[in-house]
Amino acid sequence: MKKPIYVTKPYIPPMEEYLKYIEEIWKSEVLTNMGGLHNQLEYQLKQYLEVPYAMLFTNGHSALELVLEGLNLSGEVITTPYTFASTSHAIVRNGLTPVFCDIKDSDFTMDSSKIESLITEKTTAILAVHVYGYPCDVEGIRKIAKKHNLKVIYDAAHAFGEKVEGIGIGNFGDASMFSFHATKVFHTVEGGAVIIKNMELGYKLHQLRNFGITGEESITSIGSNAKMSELHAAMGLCNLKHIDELIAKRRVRVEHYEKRLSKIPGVRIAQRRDDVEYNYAYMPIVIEEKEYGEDRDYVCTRLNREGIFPRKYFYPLVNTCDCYLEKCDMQETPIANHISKSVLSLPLYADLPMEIVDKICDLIEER
Ligand code: T4K
Repeated sequence: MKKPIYVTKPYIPPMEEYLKYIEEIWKSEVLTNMGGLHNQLEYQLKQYLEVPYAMLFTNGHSALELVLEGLNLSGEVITTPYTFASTSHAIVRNGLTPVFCDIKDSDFTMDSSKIESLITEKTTAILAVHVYGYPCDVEGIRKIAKKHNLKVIYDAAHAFGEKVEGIGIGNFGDASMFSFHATKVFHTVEGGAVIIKNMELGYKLHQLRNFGITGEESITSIGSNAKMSELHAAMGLCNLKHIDELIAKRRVRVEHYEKRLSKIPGVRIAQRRDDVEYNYAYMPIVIEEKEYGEDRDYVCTRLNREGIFPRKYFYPLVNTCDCYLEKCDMQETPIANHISKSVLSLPLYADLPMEIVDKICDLIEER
């Protein structure tokens, strides 16, 4: 039986590169609690991402939860339903209420023209997602936030290394979170980072990720434990050396997918912008049933029969999940509903064979 092709495959660096770091760890006997490799990775990420300061966490989700806590938010947070559950879970787990804003049909990010109508006296922040690495309307969101005195947090889980008009994507908003999960463009097995601009928030996050400890004999807040270990940081240091090559390989695959799939009636691809340097994190397509003649589930099953396993990222839509029904008033999000029911994320990783890309395109084209 041929090996199945999954939606993604983690990048695994040459073992000898990882072992060099492991030797260092064995010698130092420092395994965690902001050790040398952790600090090196924070420094290298700050340089690579061209941001003021990058703080590491055990995973993207805890980073997001803690940054919302660190910003002292209250009441309502405007967010998108078209995302992984982590985004709105982080809001609810902070005792805040998510208010769901619909998305744009063109790139699936939050529709900034619909934000203002959702603002109430309880709104304190906007949590938007650069979903699949398609950047949000950062300028539109900045203006609304300034006018209404709101904080802006970006869930940039998918947007590692991207630039908008030459500016590192982590620089927008009050804070941004990157996920370094194994399935991401850049990973530390499990891990994440928060990009911050001011050290006041940095200091709070530093405490929140380490039990609120400020010294051997002082604990000044009820913090959590979200420190990245040396073994995870070592994986990050290895992977960062390969990141440009990995993104370049992804780009070749995405461009080939897009060239072929854009010719198929009823298959839609998000609009790309000329002013963005993408990381090619995901390959989502929208199957417009009326035009294509079959629905998204048909395409998924057809690929599955050939041992190819795309994923319905992001379905179900979080605001339709039972666990949200009692948490908030449901806003209508018709575009997000439609995209969620029609989307399929095709397999994509740096060494995905080009013949497989062609095979997937053939299967979608032939129906
Ligand atoms: N915000 C957004 C917008 C996010 O997308 C995410 C995470 C977060 C926040 C939270 O960040 P983290 O706390 O995770 O750092 C995966 C990932 O677990 C998750 O990180 C990611 N988003 C989400 C979109 O996808 P699953 O449940 O779909 O993963 P799973 O285990 O089904 O893996 C997908 C495929 O990848 C598998 O079919 C096979 C392959 N795979 C996976 C792993 C873990 C491998 O080949 N090897 C592996 O080790 O959530």
